[in-house]
Amino acid sequence: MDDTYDEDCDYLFKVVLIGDSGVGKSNLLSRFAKDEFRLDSKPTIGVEFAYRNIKVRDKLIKAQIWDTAGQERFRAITSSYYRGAMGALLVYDITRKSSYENVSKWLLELREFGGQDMVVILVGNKSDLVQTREVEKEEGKGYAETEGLCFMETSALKNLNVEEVFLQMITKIYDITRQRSLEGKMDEKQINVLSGNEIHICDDEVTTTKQANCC
Ligand SMILES: Nc1nc2c(ncn2[C@@H]2O[C@H](COP(=O)(O)OP(=O)(O)OP(=O)(O)O)[C@@H](O)[C@H]2O)c(=O)[nH]1
Ligand SMILES: [Mg+2]
Repeated sequence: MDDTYDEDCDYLFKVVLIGDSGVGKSNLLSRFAKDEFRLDSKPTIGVEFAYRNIKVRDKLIKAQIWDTAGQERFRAITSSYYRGAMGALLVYDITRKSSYENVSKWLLELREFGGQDMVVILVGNKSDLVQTREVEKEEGKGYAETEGLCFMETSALKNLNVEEVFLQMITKIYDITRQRSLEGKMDEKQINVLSGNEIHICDDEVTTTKQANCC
């Protein structure tokens, strides 16, 4: 299938993955886009992205999912990473408390660079590692509630809730988009992006852009 613009798609949504290094962002993406998991995955350098077409409420949506390095020194320019993003999965590792404690830092960045109406889901990944859990589910859920975020625990390894978390995000984006267009509140540029006329993929400011998969 075409790797950039698919005429059969009704919408194109850009979404991003953020969170500390090693929490499993790249594996969540490869599980969702290609049904692949790697125990020996290397830290991401720069930015990568993948596509997947999803049917939501009778509409075909092309999700363009961006993945970046959790490590500061490998990250590409932040503003271009967030530009045009309509949703984010903010991921922490349930077996690493520090990755959970850093969620507030990621939220600050998200609020600085992301759009106001972004759909954000807080994701506690590696739920298969129950023996070494350091963050209780209720803790993550409670924090998400206080910050007005959705919440889900996932396992990229065991393929638990991966499909669900992406679908929940895309569905919410779709509902918001539809509501907006009904209210006539969308500006012209945004409508162009959604209808696929303008696709922000290879921004000049992004240093390393590699396509991981297209379905
Ligand atoms: N047990 C378990 N291990 C996982 C899971 N998801 C990812 N991992 C492992 O965690 C390690 C880091 O995963 P990555 O997906 O590379 O993490 P990342 O967040 O992309 O890291 P950066 O690219 O450095 O930001 C790898 O060894 C993965 O195999 C999971 O759900 N369960
Ligand atoms: Mg990665």
